[in-house]
Amino acid sequence: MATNRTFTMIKPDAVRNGHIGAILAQINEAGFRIVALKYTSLSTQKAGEFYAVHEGRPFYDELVSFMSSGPIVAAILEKDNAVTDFRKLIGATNPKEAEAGTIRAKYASSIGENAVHGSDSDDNAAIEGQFHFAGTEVFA
Ligand code: RTP
Ligand code: MG
Repeated sequence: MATNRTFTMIKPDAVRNGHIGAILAQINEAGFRIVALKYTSLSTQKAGEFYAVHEGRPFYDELVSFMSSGPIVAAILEKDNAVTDFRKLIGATNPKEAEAGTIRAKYASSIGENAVHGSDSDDNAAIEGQFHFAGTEVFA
């Protein structure tokens, strides 16, 4: 199994609720190495671009507005099977369906405000990492 990468954001709800430290700790404890990290925010335009794949879906405007509503933490994570293992660590999109102990089960309040993002494929992990970080900001 090759070591590879995924991309995550701690979303504005989890930042507002004071969960940055606990979420980063859980990510580390699950065996992910943080190779890039940034405390930042997304303009509505940037949030729209990031989630462009969902354009036209009923939740898109709400998603863009939420994701630009406050600061986020963006990170690139490294681990064997990073994408799959990280999706398991965060749990289902809807926190009501997320397995106990997962980040969304612990910290998310609704399907719209669900604490964290995790890339859904190796290709998207690379695209999303490059969206947020220059090569000089990544430390392997
Ligand atoms: P993410 O991309 O943020 O990691 O979440 P995901 O893969 O689990 O879910 P996805 O289908 O990619 O949806 C992206 C985000 O849109 C919001 N959403 N709201 N109200 C709704 O029905 C609904 N459905 C999706 C969520 O914030 C979801 O994380
Ligand atoms: Mg997704």
